[in-house]
Amino acid sequence: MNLSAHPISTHLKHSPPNMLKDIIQQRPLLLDGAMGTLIQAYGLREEDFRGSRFIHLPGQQAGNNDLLNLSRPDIITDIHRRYLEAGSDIITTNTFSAQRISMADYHCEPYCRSINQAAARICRNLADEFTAKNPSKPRFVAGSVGPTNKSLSMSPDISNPAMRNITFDQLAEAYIEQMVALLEGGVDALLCETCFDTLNVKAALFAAKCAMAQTQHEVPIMVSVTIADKAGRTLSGQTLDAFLASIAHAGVFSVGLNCSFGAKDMLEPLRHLAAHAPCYISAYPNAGLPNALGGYDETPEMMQHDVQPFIEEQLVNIIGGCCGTTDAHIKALGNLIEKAKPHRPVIPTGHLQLSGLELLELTPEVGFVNVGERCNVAGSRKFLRLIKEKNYDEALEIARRQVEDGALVLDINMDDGLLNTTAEMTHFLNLIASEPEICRVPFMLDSSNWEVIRAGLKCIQGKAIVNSISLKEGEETFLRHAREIKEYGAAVVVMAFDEEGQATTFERRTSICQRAYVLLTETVGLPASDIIFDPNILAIATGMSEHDSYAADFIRATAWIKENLPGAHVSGGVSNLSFAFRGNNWLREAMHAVFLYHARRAGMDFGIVNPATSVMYADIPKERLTLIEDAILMRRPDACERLIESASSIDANDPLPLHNERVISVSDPSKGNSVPTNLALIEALRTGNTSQLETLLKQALMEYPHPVDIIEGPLMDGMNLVGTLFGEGKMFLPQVVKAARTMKQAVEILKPHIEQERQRNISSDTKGKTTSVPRVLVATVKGDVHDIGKNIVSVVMACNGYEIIDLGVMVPAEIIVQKTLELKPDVIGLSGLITPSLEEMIHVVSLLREAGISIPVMIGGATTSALHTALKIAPVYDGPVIHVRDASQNATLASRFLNPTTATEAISQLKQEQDTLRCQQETSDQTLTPLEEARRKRQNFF
Ligand code: THG
Repeated sequence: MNLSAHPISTHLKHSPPNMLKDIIQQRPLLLDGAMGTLIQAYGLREEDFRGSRFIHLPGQQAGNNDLLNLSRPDIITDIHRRYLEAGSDIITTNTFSAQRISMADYHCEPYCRSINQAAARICRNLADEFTAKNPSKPRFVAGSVGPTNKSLSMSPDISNPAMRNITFDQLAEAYIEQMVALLEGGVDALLCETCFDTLNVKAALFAAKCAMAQTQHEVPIMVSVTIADKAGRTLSGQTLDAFLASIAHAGVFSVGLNCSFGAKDMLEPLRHLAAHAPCYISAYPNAGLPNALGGYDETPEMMQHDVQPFIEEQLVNIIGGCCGTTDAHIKALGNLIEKAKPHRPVIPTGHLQLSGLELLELTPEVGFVNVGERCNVAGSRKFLRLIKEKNYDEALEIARRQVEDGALVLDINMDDGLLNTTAEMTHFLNLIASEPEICRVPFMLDSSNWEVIRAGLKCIQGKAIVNSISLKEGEETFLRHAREIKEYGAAVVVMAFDEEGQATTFERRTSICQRAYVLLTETVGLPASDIIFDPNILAIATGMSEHDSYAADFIRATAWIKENLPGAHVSGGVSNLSFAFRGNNWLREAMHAVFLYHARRAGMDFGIVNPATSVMYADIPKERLTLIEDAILMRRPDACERLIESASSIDANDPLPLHNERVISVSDPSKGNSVPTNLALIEALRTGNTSQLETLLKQALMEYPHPVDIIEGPLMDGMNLVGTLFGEGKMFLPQVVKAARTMKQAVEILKPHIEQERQRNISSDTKGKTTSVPRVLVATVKGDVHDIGKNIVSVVMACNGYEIIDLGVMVPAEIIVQKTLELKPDVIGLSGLITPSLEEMIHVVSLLREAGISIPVMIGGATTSALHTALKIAPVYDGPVIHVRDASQNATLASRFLNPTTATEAISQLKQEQDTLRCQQETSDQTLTPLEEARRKRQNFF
């Protein structure tokens, strides 16, 4: 697919005045509520979803709500009408999954365009009808654009973290198709909702600009994000601030929160958003949290009560409902906003904002940003070798070390003649995206090849820096690149080059920067704060006298830029300065320290440096300082000569060693007070740090009687700790995934030892531990296409030595039975995210029972609960049915039920627990559990 076919100009010829933009300043607007909740009430069956037009479609269509725009427009019209009657100012098209990525699950890709057009027209006609009836209350249509079921930032395969099952271009193409159809159908706004991965959002925002250019119809873009954990992060691990920085370029009309929690839990993050987002604010919570039976309990009155602070504190401009809400809820919210005051967007700070998983805002307090230079194949022989050898683990260690050493941004450069630079950049960025300790910082994409920069921008969910563009090839190319950068949302380093070449004098450095500044701010419309000038740090003391003033001129140019080009920043590659002294590391580092001391005082706010530097300005002996300072500031004509002369007398390791390799203490019993091995292993899992794993496991093998004991002991303890910390919001998903990867590596290391022991046991015929590989059959049940949770469970279990038989998604009960009989797994795992899956699970286990199967069945997924399992699923099965709270628990639980020595006790304990739950349920005389149970359950992974 080729995105370049799509124009991305934002200057449209016809953009009709948008009433939405006026009216939102006057009062909070009422959005509609859930579509799914109301559709469910119609009790539609497979035939309804198909109508007469889609009889031929393969697979199951029940659940394909978006298809109803074509097969049952009467019902969709009915539902929208109910929301309009309840007072909704904005109704949302029934197109949440109507792009070809999600529609592939239903074999409906060819109908995406018709679905969106039809959905938009249904809403358009209704909104116009209601506006005509009461022109003082105009009604609007927002085109719903969902996140799709694929992620650009997360790998679907835990053992292959660089893998992606979709590309930016594929996703953008799918969105363009959907958005064009929505715009053609007459929507007043595009609503990108339930955003869980910022890179997906960036693709959607990119697509929105393309679609608007294509249809010559500009509408406001609304974005609504869903928070995945208690720490208030997105599923892809970003904080809300980082998220805002990532999407700032698109100038969205509104940003907000939907889904994830009920209104109560939304208050805190909403306050945060309202205090930071420079646009209108929306919120449409669920009707509380899903209860143990997958339903939503909050009545309109309860929801009204919980939403009240949103309105009283003037946090929102748009309020509505998500999962579980109905027109009654919307009506109640409507009462709440009568005469209420709207939120006033905050004024942007004007500071440069960058982001990785976290925000880096260049406030005066931050002062200076050191950019780590070591992930550069041209600047580090070691990094080049590692990339050439495809030793990415160690290459990642270089990145990690820099962040540990305090780098606030990482420069990444793959420009080498013998490398496939675009592929390497993509691969490395995708890998880093799974390393939360590394990708919490923003990246600087360093390449002289535009293709590489563009490929890089398509892999980064944060707001990155492009390094670099210049006027070297003339204005046209410069402007084209700058416009593209603006469209992808990045800051940019502009090198002081022009058609005549590199600027080396003060005059040329400043005049080129000024010319570029005007072009970028006036012609392209880039915010000045997104511009970082690099007036060229060049080597001094090379023996050529014309090089002697290079450093001093850079510093002067820096001061000039900061004074004359308001808002812009200054950066430079500091290590270039000292190329003349290669080999003499102390002198090099001392020169950098001196240079930075002065350049920072002149206003330099970024520097590409080795963050591990150990030489400080203040520690440089007096005479040497004078020598170096004279040369850098060119305080005397012979300064550089003098420096060159004295260089040979300066010991490379004197007075401080340069790269003192940090020694990580490993538990070594001979050293007395060291960390016990089991704790060190738990810590390795928690931090995902694999550097000492081999050593630790070697040690553990001596301390534990059987290799399996290490897995069942400290390693499982570590995984449990990770699960707990995740539940408490103290870890976020990418970190959990990393922990699981570390676990997998540990198991890989232990496997040969386990195998050895098994061989020994066979030959000596002693009774050791059971070491045959247990097998688990996993499936997402029929009617449900969600598989992220199931896949994580599979990976975690595989890491714990289970063989996985994965039947995929939408698996009919009959197939689960048939495969169980055929493949004879030791345990079954059933997964489901949506409410109807609960019913389906009951059906599955009852069929299993009919087939005479009684092996343990594990139940997991967001709507499942211990209570529902005890009440509804366990009673219709002969074997144990175990509800699993989150993916970190599966392996431990399964092993308890499979290990002959613990199984009896596990089963009786489970029975007791489930009996208690059933009793409590009977005595409480309440069909639905309190919100507390649901809240606990939301701590699940998905
Ligand atoms: N401006 C901008 N970007 C840049 C530069 C710049 N990117 C690349 C470079 N210059 C900055 N990065 C480095 C990285 C390493 C070194 C210098 C600059 C360096 N490396 C050692 C050397 O060559 O002696 C190699 C050491 C090793 O092999 O380990 O000095 O100016 N915008």
